[in-house]
Amino acid sequence: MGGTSACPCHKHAPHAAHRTPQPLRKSTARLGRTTAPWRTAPCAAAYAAISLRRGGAVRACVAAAARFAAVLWGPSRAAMAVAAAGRGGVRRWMVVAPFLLVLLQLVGAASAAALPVVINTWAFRKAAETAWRVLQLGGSELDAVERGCTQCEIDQCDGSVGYGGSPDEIGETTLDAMIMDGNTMEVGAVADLRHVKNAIGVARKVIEYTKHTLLVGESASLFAVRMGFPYEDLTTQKSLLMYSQWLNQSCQPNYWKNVVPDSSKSCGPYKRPEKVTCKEEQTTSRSVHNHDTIGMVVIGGSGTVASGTSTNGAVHKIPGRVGDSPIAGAGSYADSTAGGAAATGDGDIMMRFLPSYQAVEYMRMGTDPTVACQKVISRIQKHAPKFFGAVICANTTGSYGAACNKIPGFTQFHFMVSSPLLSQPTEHVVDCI
Ligand code: SD4
Repeated sequence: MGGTSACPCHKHAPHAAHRTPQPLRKSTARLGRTTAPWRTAPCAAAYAAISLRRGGAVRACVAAAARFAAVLWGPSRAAMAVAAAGRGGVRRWMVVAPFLLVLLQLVGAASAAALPVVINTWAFRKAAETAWRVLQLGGSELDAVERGCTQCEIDQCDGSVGYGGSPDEIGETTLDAMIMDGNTMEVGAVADLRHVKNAIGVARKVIEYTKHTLLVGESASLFAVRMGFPYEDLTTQKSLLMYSQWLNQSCQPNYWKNVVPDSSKSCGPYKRPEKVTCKEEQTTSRSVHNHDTIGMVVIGGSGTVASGTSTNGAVHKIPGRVGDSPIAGAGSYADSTAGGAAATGDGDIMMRFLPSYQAVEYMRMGTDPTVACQKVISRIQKHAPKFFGAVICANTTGSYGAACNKIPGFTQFHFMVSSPLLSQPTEHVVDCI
């Protein structure tokens, strides 16, 4: 390579816009504050007003507080608190006042909690409904994760999960997936899986029938076949079209840097230059529409946590590339003593920070799930301000939240929640930070 001017210093944002925005059924959730407390706030106020008319500010306060507490803490803890407040006279005020203060704080920071809970990335409603149904029918948390993510693989969610999406540089679709058992801390994962559609199903078999954690490439496919999965072509008309269009536009965008010939202009083959004359600058390397992994956390009624992911990775990736999704602690993490988390976005950056592990550790220390998600996003932001990504988090009380990094074209993140507090699996949205 000649001088600096010929050096491909600029990373290019892939433009593969294959994601059709789904119709939104929004909840009022913002920044992890779930719908229930907000719905409850007017009810509590009304109830207080009625109680006031019937007599007594104290009774009104206690009534309103009790209704809030029942939603936020559950009926038994709420009843205990109200009983304490009801022991009479001036002392009652001393109990009620701090109680209400705490409630006011909770309204601002906490989310309603109930078990079981299922959360998953993006507005993948069918996946959420499938996982929730599995739990309702008595399936295990792992079953729910597996079936939910499998649903997305079948539906080819947003073209970013399952077969026929994200063709790599030679036009092939390859899959990454993982599943984690938060009781045993076992993980099953497959990466760069070829010719097998049900990646998370194969990942589950890695847990059940091997002592390994992660199988990769064509060897993972052979394992899958031995486990009874069909060996089939993952290519579709759509993925072929994407591939040929990419070839026609001189293989733009791509994931090479500092190579010759200039990767921003040519398809290669590339090789390393005699001398690298400049360093790649840190920019957004992915389009928001480039990829939408399903990540799912399921917490059963007894607090058992399971998590999983499934994706076809990054569009036009270099063959052999593995993203964050099959990596424990990066794509997702589950620990029944703390909670679960899952990530979506630019895996090449996110996997360096183990965001799912980090979020679970924050929750273990008592951090609210929304705040835990925000903290891991902030950590990555410091190094890669323009990265594309989001994280979902839930703790073992059933409280949950999410956070995302705000970049042009990605200012809100949608995720699904299923819980006894919601009449059906419901789409939530958070503003990115
Ligand atoms: C990857 N993290 O392979 C995945 C893709 C993704 O939302 O999450 N898309 O980098």
